[in-house]
This record gives sequence, C-alpha cells and structure tokens, in this order.
Amino acid sequence: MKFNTKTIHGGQSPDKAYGSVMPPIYQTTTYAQTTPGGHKGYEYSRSHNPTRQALESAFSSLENGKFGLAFGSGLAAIDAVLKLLKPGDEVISTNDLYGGTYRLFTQIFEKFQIKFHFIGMDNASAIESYINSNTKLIWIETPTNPMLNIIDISAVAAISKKHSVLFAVDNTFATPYLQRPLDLGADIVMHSATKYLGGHSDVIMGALIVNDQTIANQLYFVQNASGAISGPQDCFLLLRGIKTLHIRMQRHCENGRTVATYLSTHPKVENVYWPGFESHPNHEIAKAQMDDFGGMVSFTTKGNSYEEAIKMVERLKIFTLAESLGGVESLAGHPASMTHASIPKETREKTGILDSLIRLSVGIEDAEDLIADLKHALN
Ligand code: P1T
Repeated sequence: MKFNTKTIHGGQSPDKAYGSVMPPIYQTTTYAQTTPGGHKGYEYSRSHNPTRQALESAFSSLENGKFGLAFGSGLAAIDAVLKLLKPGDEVISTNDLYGGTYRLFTQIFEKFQIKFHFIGMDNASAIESYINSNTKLIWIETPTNPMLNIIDISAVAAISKKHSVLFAVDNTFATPYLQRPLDLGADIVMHSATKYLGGHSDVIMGALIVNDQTIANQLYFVQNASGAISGPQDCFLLLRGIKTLHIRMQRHCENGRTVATYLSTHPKVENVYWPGFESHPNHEIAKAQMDDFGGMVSFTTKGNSYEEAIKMVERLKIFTLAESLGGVESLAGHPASMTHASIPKETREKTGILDSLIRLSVGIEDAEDLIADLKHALN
C-alpha cells in the first residue's frame, strides 16, 4: 500500500460489530468477564482499548513499523523510552532539541543518575567519541526544533548498530510523509502527535513506533505499568486527523518554501533556517532522507533585538502567536521566551536560539495572505 492510501486505510478495517467505517469510540474503563480471565481480549482500558489499538496500528502502518503505542503526550512517549534505562546509563542527544525534552532529560532523569551528552551532530561521526560501555541510547530530532538542523539518520544508525546502542528519532517535524526513520535503521520513532499527525491543534498526544518485538514488549510494559495512555476520544480525533496528513503536508511544504524564499530576500531578515535551501549546511542529507522540506521555518532579524522580535510577532494577524506547531493554521513563536525558555540562555545561544529568533509553523492558508502578513509585521 502506498503512503497516501495508508493515511486513510493503514491498519484500519470496518468495525467487526456493525461495520462502522470509522472505529467506534470505546469510552469504557473496563470489560465484562464471564469468569475470571474469561474476556474478549480486553480487561481494563489502561492496558488495552480498541479505539487506541486502531490508532496504534495506524501509527505503525505510517512509519513502516510493526508495533505502535499511543501516549497522553509527546513528552509521555519520550518519558516511556527513558524508563528503559537505569541509573548509571548514558544518553547522547542533539544540542538542539525541543525545550521540554531538554527539561525532561536534565530536570527529571538526571536526578535518577542518567547522564546526558548534548552534542552537535551535523557530522554524525562526532557521536563516536562520546560512546562508552554505559551508553545505552542515542536520541535525535531531525529536523531539529527550532534551528532546523539536519542529522544523517542512516549514519547515526550505523554507529548505534556498531556499538549496540538503542537509537531513537523524534520525527515530529518531518512526519512519515517526508521521512521514515525505521527504514533508515532507527530502532524507535517518536512523535508529538499533537502536531502534524493530529493536524488540527485540538489533541495532545504522543506516539512510539518500533519493529523489534522485544523493544515493543518493554515499551508496552512501561505504557501499562506507568499508565500515561491516551483516551479513546483523543485517539478518535487523531485517527480522523491522520486521514488528511498527506494533503496537509503537501500544502505545508509548498507554503513553507514560499515563506522561506520570501524571508530570505527581506532586507530586515538576517538568517533564514530551512533545510530546502541549497546553502543549508546539510541540504544534501535532507534531500537524500526527506521527500520534501516541511513547513517549519525559523529566522532572525538584523540587529538581534529582543524587543523588535517581540514587536514583530505581536503585529502578525494571520499567524497566531502561540506555542506548538503542525496544525492547519499558521503559528509564530519566539523560542527564547516560549518553547525553549527552559534551556539556559548561554546554552540556548550556542545553538543559535538568539533573542531575535522567530519560529514559524507555516499552515495551509493561501500563501499570498501569509506573505502579506509577514510583510506588514516586518515593515
Ligand atoms: O507537547 P507534547 O505533545 O508533549 O510533545 C513534546 C514535543 C516533543 N518533540 C518535539 C519535536 C516537539 O516539538 C514537542 C512539543 N513542541 C512544542 C510544543 C513546540 O511548540 O515546539
């Protein structure tokens, strides 16, 4: 089955009871048993729920994986992966990643004696010098949030295999429409399904997808034992959102290109970060591992003024000033004071998150309106 067909039919079949085309919302906590253990495969909805299972098979189908798991948020999904580790273990991660992920790693898991190395991975070989016998996980985002750096998934996968280290890719920015990390050798794919997979800014959800039965069993154990599951109503909304992922992403990519190109010619703009530019340091890798370049664009304004950047985002009318990304509507954010405020300023600035950095989640409106909005706010 090809990708566009999978968004609509992947892992889905009409409901067995009445043939309903959309999976019913099984809004129940528990299931009747005829005798202890005598049930139809469902005992308690933290462990299994038919609506959640329908979504979990849609997740695995989109990412070419065998097993999918749905969590109450993207961070809950990351939390579940980190719970595979034990005190003394080490993690190598990118130095540019979502501020909430950084906060989870440094303020929750460091307390449990897990050590993190945050490093630049423009060149994947940089990873090897941080690997030792305690290294258990390599965690990356690509494209990264918010600098849109690109990391070579196949190259990192080769290193992780050589050293028998688990390799996880946060695929939130690319989505499986553009990039399928399991096919490139990753062990775990993670999503903030809150973003493009849901697509309508109305559900918080996380996803993990894997191929290996043992890893799947370990993650399922954490999902059930820690209990950060997603509810059936939210799973239904996600299933509905996924059905248009391919057409939404096509337009996000077109509009992303138009906006990035416009910004790159504006006299008040200093730098534009978008992997589709030939001048992007890892454009060739992006071209090889992605099918297009997505709808996320970051830029800085000349003079690097905090006040100017704030004024600019406040003047926008069609772009809404808000956290999050990946919905049909365009959003603008100021990472230094919003999504990445939990990263210390000095650490943040080393990776390029300057006071003047603005991040755009380019939606699927008419591109002319988006350009007019940016033009007005910048001028
Ligand atoms: O918000 P939640 O569903 O828990 O997902 C966390 C998360 C994980 N990974 C990436 C790459 C993310 O972008 C996020 C959430 N990001 C935002 C809310 C944001 O505005 O960047």
